[in-house]
Amino acid sequence: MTTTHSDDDVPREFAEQGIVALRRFLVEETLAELASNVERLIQDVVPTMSADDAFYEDKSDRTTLKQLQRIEQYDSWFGDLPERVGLRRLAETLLGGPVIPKGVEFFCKPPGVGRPTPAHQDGYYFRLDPCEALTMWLALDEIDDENGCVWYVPGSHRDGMRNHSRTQTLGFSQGIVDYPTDEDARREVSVPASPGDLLIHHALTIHRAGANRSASRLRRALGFVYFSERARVDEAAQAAYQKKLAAEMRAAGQI
Ligand SMILES: O=C(O)CCC(=O)C(=O)O
Repeated sequence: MTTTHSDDDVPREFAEQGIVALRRFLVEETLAELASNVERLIQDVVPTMSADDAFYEDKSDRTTLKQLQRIEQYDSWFGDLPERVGLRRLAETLLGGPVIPKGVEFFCKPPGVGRPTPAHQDGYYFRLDPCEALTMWLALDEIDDENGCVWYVPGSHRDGMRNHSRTQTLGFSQGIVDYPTDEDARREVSVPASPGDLLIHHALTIHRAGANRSASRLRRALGFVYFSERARVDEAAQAAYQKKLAAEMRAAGQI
């Protein structure tokens, strides 16, 4: 598997903006192999996944699959993918040192029913000190405003952590309380993407995504998270939060 990107400006842009888009990161051949493995994942692996790791807009309707987490624990092809296409090396360049891979996710907004992703900062979920981490978001479809592209606030990673509170969005349980301020609205940009584009954001970069308002267009992406080795995780707080959240989602009939 090979990738097409070499750009010396990428680390500088990432440091300044907290978001960088690597267009056509995956070559066609790799993308085709990935597409067939995504089909296999959904067909064969998803039915074996725990309800805590596979979320649906409507759990009684398997066609409304919206999110998968910890995919690497269920499937070695996806577990090995980030290393094969050089994501860890890239993360090390951008975070300036060794990193720890934190898993592979799938984001899917089913046509017509895929809901918006609330504005948030990934670092709020990660509970790191210092908050040095990033997420890579690999588009699998043509994704634009109609089917739910991601919106970012460039430079927001330099302004610290905002207050978050509980949302009712499955898979994105926390949202920024006062979003958008006038300043957020002025600064935010949408980043449409094509299959194989890799969007990388810092864990403090504010971002959100729209609903999939289309009648039939798929909106799928893979997510890969890396923590800097310098970042310490508050493991107890994170585990307690995950446990409480799973209990709340179960009580609400969401999973
Ligand atoms: O795909 C989405 O809707 C949001 C993805 C996201 O928030 C993330 O990758 O951190």
